[in-house]
Amino acid sequence: MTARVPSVSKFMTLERHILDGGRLHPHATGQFSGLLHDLALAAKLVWREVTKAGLVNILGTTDRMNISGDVVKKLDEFADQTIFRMMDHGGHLCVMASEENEDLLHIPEDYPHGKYVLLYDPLDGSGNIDANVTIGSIFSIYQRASVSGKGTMEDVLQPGIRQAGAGYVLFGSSMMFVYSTGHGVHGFTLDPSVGEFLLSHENIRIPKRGRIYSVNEGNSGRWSPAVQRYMQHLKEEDPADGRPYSQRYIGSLVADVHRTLLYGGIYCYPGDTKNPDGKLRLVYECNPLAYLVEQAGGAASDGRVRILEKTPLTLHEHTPIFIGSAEDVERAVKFLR
Ligand code: FDP
Repeated sequence: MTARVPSVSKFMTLERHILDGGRLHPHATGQFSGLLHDLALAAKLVWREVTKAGLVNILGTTDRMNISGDVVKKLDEFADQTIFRMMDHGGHLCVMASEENEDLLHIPEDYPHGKYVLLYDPLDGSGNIDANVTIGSIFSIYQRASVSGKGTMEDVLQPGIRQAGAGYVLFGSSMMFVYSTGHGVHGFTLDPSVGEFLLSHENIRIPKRGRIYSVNEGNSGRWSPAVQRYMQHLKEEDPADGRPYSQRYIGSLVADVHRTLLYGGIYCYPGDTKNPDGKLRLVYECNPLAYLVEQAGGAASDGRVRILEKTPLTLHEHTPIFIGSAEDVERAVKFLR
């Protein structure tokens, strides 16, 4: 008889991980777990279309511009509508808002309303779709601030520090689901042969300091002198201090932040003379990513204020951001002050 070899790795599916997380809260109703489960399913539906992107005539642009002035790709619309349709009837949510839509997305009257709020960027980095570069979806979850009924602006305009959970899905060489509900950051990779997300990156910790900076240098002529001095500092030769840093910029925020989370360093989208508040959206992009990076031991600031402490005044407002390893963000903030 052959002896059974004890397994060295455990199989943890996303579903089991979510259920185990729910058990940490004895009074949990299951709404939160149900919501995460539905999001994972929505992500798989989007992935199915993303992988067909080069095969069917789904690329190209529609005639519409989104609220931020970007031309909307058809795949953006598909992702936007798929996430909404997957999430509108589960009874977990009272309201949603998406980067692709100007106003709140209300739950249809005849569906039950729950106690959570979902904010999402359905397809981040969409400028990269045609080049087959990694893109992704970002999501942010809050408990409602209003008491009952239809969700309101008060529910969606909460500071990021109040997030109950956040995450992103990466559509890259493999598909990943990375999330946190306040107990560390965990990454799951889809095994397409069984259709399950399996735990591949348990309790991700961002290095305290890295050697990579990520920024669109094309904007450097418009940066403030303080931002220019900081970037110059990163490029100076000082081996004892681990400089110069290497530069990496994919131009897909979700992919750039994912690399920063794993390898350390800093991602920056500063304000400049053309866009004083930068390009990235506080509610859909910066808050969820700041929550994840902080959960992994890193930091995120707009140069003066911690991102998670900013109270959004409007749904689509922008913010400058410096996000990544705690020591790198601290140093950036010193230069900017
Ligand atoms: P995209 O417009 O392609 O969706 O916020 C959107 C975003 O991409 C980020 O994903 C990306 O990091 C950034 O814009 C790129 O902006 P620049 O082209 O100005 O560098």
